[in-house]
Amino acid sequence: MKPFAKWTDAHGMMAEPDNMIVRKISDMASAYSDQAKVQELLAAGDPVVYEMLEASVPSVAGELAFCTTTMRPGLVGDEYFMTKGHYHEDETTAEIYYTISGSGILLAETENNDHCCLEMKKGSIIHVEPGWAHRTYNTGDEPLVFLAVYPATAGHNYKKIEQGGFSHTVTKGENGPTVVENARR
Ligand code: M6P
Ligand code: ZN
Repeated sequence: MKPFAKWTDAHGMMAEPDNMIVRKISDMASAYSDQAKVQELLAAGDPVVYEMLEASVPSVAGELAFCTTTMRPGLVGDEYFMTKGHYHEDETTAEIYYTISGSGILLAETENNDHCCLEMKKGSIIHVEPGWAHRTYNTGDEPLVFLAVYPATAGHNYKKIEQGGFSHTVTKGENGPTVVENARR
């Protein structure tokens, strides 16, 4: 494969992606604490939470996969719209998140419940260490757009999250985004 370029549009989204993944509330209903609100949103049309636009690279060692994600602003009860979240199947692999626009929080966590939160806003570059599960929240009123780069062999392990969940989550508090213990546990 030869070196290649991808371009982004005025919103920072990848133009001419090779693949698009759309996630709605129904794709991640169990992630949210307020299941009554989840049911309301499903009945109201199952809104899109985020879209990922990916470049296709071979899944072999040495290659780097990359994609842009646009998260819509929104709440499920008092919990911000979030990504499903995952560990990497290959737990020796890291990831970079570069925020293009909007504002949010990246929540990262290990299996022994060590957790940390990092602010995402235009220009922030976050390094997610190997072995840390990660999930992002859009805490603003605008779309949160970011670029993620990770080893093409990393893989996504969603099962561990679906089974165990994150120990913390991010809610809209009186003084803005607040990290609280996750009631889903
Ligand atoms: C980033 C990357 C992708 C990931 C996406 C959404 O763009 O980490 O690999 O797929 O976020 O997260 P999730 O897969 O947890 O829904
Ligand atoms: Zn990842």
